[in-house]
Amino acid sequence: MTNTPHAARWRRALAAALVAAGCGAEPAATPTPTPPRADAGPDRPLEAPLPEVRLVVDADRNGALDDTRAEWSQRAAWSTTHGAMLMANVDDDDGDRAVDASDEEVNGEADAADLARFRVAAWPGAPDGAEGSLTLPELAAARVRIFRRGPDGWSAFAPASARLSRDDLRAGVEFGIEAKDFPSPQWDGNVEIRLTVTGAGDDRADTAVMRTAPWVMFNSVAPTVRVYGPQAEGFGPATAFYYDLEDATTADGMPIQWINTLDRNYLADPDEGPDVWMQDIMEFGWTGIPSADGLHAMPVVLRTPNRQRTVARFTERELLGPDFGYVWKYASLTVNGRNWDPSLDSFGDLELLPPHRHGAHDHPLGRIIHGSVDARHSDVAMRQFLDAQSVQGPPLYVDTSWLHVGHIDEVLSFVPAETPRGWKLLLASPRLARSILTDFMGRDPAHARALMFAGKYWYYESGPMQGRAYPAQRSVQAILADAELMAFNQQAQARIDMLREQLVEEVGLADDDIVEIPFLMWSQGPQRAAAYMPGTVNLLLYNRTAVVARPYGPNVGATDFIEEDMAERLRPFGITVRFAEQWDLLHAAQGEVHCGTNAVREFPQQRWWEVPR
Ligand SMILES: [Ca+2]
Ligand SMILES: [Ca+2]
Ligand SMILES: [Ca+2]
Ligand SMILES: [Ca+2]
Repeated sequence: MTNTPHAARWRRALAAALVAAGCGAEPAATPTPTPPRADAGPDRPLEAPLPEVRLVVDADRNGALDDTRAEWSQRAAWSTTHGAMLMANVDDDDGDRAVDASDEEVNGEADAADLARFRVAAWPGAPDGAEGSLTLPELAAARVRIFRRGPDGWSAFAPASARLSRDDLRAGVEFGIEAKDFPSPQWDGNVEIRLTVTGAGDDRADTAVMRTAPWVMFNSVAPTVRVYGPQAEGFGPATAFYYDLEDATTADGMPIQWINTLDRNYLADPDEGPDVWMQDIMEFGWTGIPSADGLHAMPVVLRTPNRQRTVARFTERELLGPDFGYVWKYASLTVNGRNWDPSLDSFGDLELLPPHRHGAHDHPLGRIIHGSVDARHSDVAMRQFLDAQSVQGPPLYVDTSWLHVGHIDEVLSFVPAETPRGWKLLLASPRLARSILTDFMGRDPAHARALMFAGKYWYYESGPMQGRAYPAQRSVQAILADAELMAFNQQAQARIDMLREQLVEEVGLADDDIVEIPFLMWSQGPQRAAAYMPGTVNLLLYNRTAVVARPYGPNVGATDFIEEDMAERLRPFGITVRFAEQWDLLHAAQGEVHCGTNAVREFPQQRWWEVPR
């Protein structure tokens, strides 16, 4: 070795810097540090001049291409504090019903705002014969589009063939870049742009790194912008729910968008009635990048992988639009395999544990929770998509295989709370249901005969009686004396207790962070549980209101004992409970209010790029 220890250290530091910047292919020659400017005097900073051939990206995240040494020095690395970004241009600013990244044009002024900017800095002294080009690694090149800004607007720029002339290099060139899609298992979303200038003596180059913004799920306890509900005019079971949801949102001044589930585009089979499961066909998230005013962002609806749900077309037909993006991921039957259950592709089974920190695990944007296990799992492509977004991961996979429908929202939800954590977990509790009903019966001898589910019906799901109704009402005493039902509820409770243990371990919840919500379950087949009493945990939360299934508990005078109990449980957190009639529409079909609704929340203050991963 002829290197001095000092030179060896310098080389190691350089190598580390190049690896960190993803520039492993840089020439191995030791660079000569640039000398200070000759004219640097006492009143001038001793700052090396910037190289003439250079890329300018918004590495300091202030929404501007500053072209300062500080910004340039951060161009080639990406961390929670520095590094430029681009976004998937998945909204439809020109109203052609196609996501804007699907064509090779900039789709109007508003669409130009979705392009992240970068620049080839002006090199006034570029010599005759100088020619510039941009190169991207193959993976990224196939997943982004670059547009060049000219005097006549934007034009597509194909790095493989397009070149920058001497005059371009002298004047400098501005580019816009969009991603066609979100990060995936095949591509982490990183785009390494390399500018090379040839024909000007020694070839010169510069490399900058940008990262594609992920799809980020909204947090249900965050302030709500708008809710969604099903409309089915003339379809009897939907009417009461429609009016109750309308009354609730009107009383709170909460905007609601109705989805006409009877639209012929959305109705799969008129004999089956409308698909009213607004939670299950879509999940709302957002994406965004830094801008001069902090954040340029758009909501993005994730469509269920389930291609049988024709009402899910609503997401593409009516939600995709200006500043409202759309994404759809699904795999084929063969890829999904034998244990695939499309019911788990419903987004009642995809929720977000609100922001929390547990030990070394910080989840400032929350953490995805999804019911899927090997023996009964959801769509592979959808899960890979969620994994790849990474800022709300790793997703917490839980076992919902013991539930007939298999959705995590059947047993848990969240409410905001004035605690250091900021939220509470609501968790289904058959044990508590049995206990409060037993107490209720003990209070007054007349309570034993009090009816639950008075005037309500169940409907045969199959067999010769399919669709026919039979009375649901039973006395409290009869229900509590039903040994089979009580034994089944013990089994269901054991499953919920396991889930609780998993959540305590993963999230660090204390007992005080968990609010048990009482309702009994019943069997819908071997080991397949569903809500017997309306599942009051399966609720629509917007701001400080919870819209909850009307429970049809036993009455004391004019008061429903279970309604009163539910309102009291959420009152300490400042939550107003509004009950909605949904027995025939949702409960009798093994869902509740949350399953039939959806919501868009506000963009969080927390920046995704500051989330460690
Ligand atoms: Ca900047
Ligand atoms: Ca478009
Ligand atoms: Ca756009
Ligand atoms: Ca959901």
